[in-house]
Amino acid sequence: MSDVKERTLVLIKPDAIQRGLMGEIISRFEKKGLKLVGCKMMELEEALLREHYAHIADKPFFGGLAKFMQSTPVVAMCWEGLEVVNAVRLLCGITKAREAEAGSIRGDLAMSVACNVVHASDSIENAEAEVSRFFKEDDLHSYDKSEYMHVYAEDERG
Ligand code: IDP
Ligand code: MG
Repeated sequence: MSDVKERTLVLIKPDAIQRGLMGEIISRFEKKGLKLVGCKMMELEEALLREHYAHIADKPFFGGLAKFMQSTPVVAMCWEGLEVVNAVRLLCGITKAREAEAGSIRGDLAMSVACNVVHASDSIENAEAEVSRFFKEDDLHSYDKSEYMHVYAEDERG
């Protein structure tokens, strides 16, 4: 049975907040047919940021990245769908935005490596950890999306 309830974490980063790209970014995920099950604006505290970016905490650019990520609140979102972790990574494009594929969010909307408008979980395992790092289970919602009958074929809906 296919899992339309796979979840992933997306953050809208401070450069996108400053540049008025929130709506555009959310719209890309909506138009794709994904279901938004959690959404909040929040400031990233030091401890959360260190945990979230543990894999790059020893890089020389980490200090600058942390300052950037704390320069405004971010929008944290949990999106749900079939193989959504992979689908969202493809929608976002590669880290170095100026080389990201045209059509992707980073490819269309950004030029920088650090200021690349979005974060997206990079594996199912990390997505589960990141969703529970940013959201309490109570803040995640379960509802039927009527468009699913058009977004997925019957055997894909599980
Ligand atoms: P990802 O966001 O595409 O998954 P990661 O390698 O996990 O990329 O890095 C996390 C974030 O750290 C990137 O999105 C970017 O904002 C920043 N970053 C990564 N590499 C560099 C770098 O070489 N210089 C500056 N910032 C970087
Ligand atoms: Mg990453």
